[in-house]
Amino acid sequence: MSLIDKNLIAAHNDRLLRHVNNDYAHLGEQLARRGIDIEAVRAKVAAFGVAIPSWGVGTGGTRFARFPGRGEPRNVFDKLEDCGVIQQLSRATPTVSLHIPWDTCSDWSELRQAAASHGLAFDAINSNTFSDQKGQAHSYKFGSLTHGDAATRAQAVAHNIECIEIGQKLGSKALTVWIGDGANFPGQQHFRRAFDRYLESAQQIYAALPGDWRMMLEHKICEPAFYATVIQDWGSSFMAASALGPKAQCLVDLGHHAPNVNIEMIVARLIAAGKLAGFHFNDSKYGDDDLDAGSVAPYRLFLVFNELVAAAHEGVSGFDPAYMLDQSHNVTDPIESLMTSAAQVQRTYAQALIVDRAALDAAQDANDALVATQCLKRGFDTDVTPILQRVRFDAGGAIDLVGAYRASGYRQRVAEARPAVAGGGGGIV
Ligand code: PSV
Ligand code: MN
Repeated sequence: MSLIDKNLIAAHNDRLLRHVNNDYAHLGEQLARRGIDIEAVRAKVAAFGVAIPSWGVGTGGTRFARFPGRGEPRNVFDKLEDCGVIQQLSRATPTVSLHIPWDTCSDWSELRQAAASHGLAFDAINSNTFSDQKGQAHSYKFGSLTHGDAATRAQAVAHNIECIEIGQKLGSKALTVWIGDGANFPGQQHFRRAFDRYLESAQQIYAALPGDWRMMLEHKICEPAFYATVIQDWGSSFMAASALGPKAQCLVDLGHHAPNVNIEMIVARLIAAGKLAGFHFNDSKYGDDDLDAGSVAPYRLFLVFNELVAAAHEGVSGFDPAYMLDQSHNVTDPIESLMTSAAQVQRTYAQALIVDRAALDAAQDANDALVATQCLKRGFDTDVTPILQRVRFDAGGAIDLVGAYRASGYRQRVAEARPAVAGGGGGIV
């Protein structure tokens, strides 16, 4: 089932194709002079995919206010439709990551079919023990997996196990666990005991993982606990993942670090330890702002991809990161932001692919700092747009993502079918 008229995409592409082909040929020549085969880069970019978070297609907000957009998805089926549009046009987002219980459904096999009808499959499933749900016996106000009360911890463990069961019905292969547990006051929490309780709870979840699943532990420096967070950094995450076993790995959300932290180096360490689970991509300026990927610091994103491409190039064993966007779209149409961000991630991957690895190795061995850094800049400075456009076109997507989307009138159409919701109060989703 196609959500956007294929003829509209074809007509839109027709107008641009000649230019794209010329630009692609010219870039191919330039890269050939540098010893790079553009077709090999194109094949790798075409095989690359990044998951869409189901909550990303709704308009975000801050704790001050949320300003709803038009035609917001009303339920998980609507969310899948929006994700289907993103995939149809971008061809870079073949999977969706659900968040339970934000996403509810009485028949998961029906949801799986709906996803397949939009050309989508399911990525990691996310549990939620950072807010209370209707009718739940024990509150998470003072923690979930690390709570001092055993019954509250048991409830949080049971929820994670239920998420695994739902994920199995959907074809997911990973559970992502992020907890907001921590303290708002010095002295509020016994740090070591809280971490021990985390391990004990996480072990029970780990024991319920199917053999071919991964448990992805996501760290975050702060919020909602603003003084101390139990899994606040990659060190805590790594300690936990190591204690749990080989199926537990560390997930890096780019927005979850203090400003100026060298995230690419964290990534390199996790790769070296065989513990890199994957990514939540976004950008940030002051904190966990969840700004669009690469919108503020594209070079920082590039340096992360440089580590990833180097690991693949060097054949690091077990290297298989999962990629997802995790952003809050407060002032844009979420579909436009997600398509643009997926393309940004693809672009960054392509830029890292064309770094001359042999020249970089040689410059490092010769302690030639200037040439080494120029090797990276040369990749980053290359405009790889024609590669992305050709990859999209070849797969049936749109050369001009936002142009084709706006011309399709999809937002207006769903705005008529999906009644407006009230604005007002704050909230992250
Ligand atoms: C926490 O800030 C987080 O990054 C986790 O991935 C959550 O699942 C998601 O955001 C919720 O928006
Ligand atoms: Mn995240």
